Amino acid sequence: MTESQNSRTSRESADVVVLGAGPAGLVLGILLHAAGIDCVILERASRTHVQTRARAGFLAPNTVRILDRHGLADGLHRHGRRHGTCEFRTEEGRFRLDYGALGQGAQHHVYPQQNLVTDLLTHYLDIGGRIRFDTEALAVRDADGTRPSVTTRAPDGRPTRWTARYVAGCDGRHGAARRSLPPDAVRHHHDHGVTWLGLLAETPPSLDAVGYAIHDRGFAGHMARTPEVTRYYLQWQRGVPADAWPEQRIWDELDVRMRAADHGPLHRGAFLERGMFDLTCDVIEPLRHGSLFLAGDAASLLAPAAAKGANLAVLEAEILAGALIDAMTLGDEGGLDGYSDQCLAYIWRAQEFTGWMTRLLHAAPDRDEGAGSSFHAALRRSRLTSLRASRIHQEWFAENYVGV
Ligand code: RFL
Repeated sequence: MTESQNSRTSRESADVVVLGAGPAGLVLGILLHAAGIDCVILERASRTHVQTRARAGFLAPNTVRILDRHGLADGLHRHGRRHGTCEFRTEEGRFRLDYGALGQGAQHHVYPQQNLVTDLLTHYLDIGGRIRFDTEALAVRDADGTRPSVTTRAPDGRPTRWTARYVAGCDGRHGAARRSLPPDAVRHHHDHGVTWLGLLAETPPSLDAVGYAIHDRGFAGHMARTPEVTRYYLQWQRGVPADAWPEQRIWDELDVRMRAADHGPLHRGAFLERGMFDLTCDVIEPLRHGSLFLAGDAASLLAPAAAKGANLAVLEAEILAGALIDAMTLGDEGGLDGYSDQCLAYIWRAQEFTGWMTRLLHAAPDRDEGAGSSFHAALRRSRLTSLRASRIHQEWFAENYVGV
């Protein structure tokens, strides 16, 4: 930044500056504001964009408990639906796993993420919370001191410097918080070697279960969202653009992989959205760097195979809020000191199960086993056989699938 630009920089402040208005940033902002802490949320996107971005849908019982605890679950209880069955389709037929009836009888709530974000945002504004949309955080500075700051750019290009006591990086994997980490921050990264085409179809669900289809041509998935909209996934060749296939060809391929001829037709409809993403994951360690704390996707990215990301985001936001409130109202920094270790234990558990789930749904490429080998495909079959036959394996699955 040049000197003349620098002189135009506005200055603002808040005790806690929260970057990002996703599930993590909004839950954190609500809990801090409700406790009388001076905070502001800085969000790069517009309000409309934030409220319409379709992503997660499956919320774990612990997430619902957290939202209930703080009076944030009204919309979810009114419009969400409970869900406790998944159906695996393989060359050997199909089997259903009523995970909601196993273990402690825990089920998911299906409630689209954009509806949850809309509820949270409405609540935050209703209680008088401060938020700046269309405001991109560029960098977090001086996080190693007691007066960190965040530089931002407004839509008109005007720079602002926000000073704070603490900064919460809830701005996802490509946000400013990650870019501002010191060189000694460790990023554990893993590529599952699989790409998915994510589809949002304007059509009712075709089965009353999460559908996981395992096929030699690649994985296909079915997940309810609302009575009118269903999410489908198609394992996709990396590098091929998301719009390479016409709708008809995608539905034909979904039919083949989901074995619609054997198990019933899929309700077809227009695709409202399609996006391609690689199943990669990472973990930042530690999650605290001086006065900067990471939560949600900024802390750890999970492949969506096991629906953990939004659930972890809400959990971490509640833990971080409690720790920040203790620090600012009681002068007790114990919670902040333990924040990283406490959350990393949940994160690694979720990463482990997500990795297991990813290997259940896809055979890793047989790189070193020689021509014609299908070592990983055979392992996957064996894993599915065990899940189909062993009650103990099913209990373990149920606990991990709905747990965080
Ligand atoms: P978000 O939701 O990405 O929000 C981050 C916010 O930060 C803003 N931002 C910035 N703001 C200011 N300055 C900057 N420099 C900024 N850079 C970014 C962004 O605009 C955004 O508003 O992160 P958060 O809060 O950590 O929440 C994480 C969840 O969104 C994510 O983990 C889940 O969507 C993952 N996920 C699922 N999780 C579940 O628990 N259950 C599911 O069923 C589920 N399904 C999914 C998913 C993710 C998917 N995608 C993204 C591949 C299905 C899909 C298709």
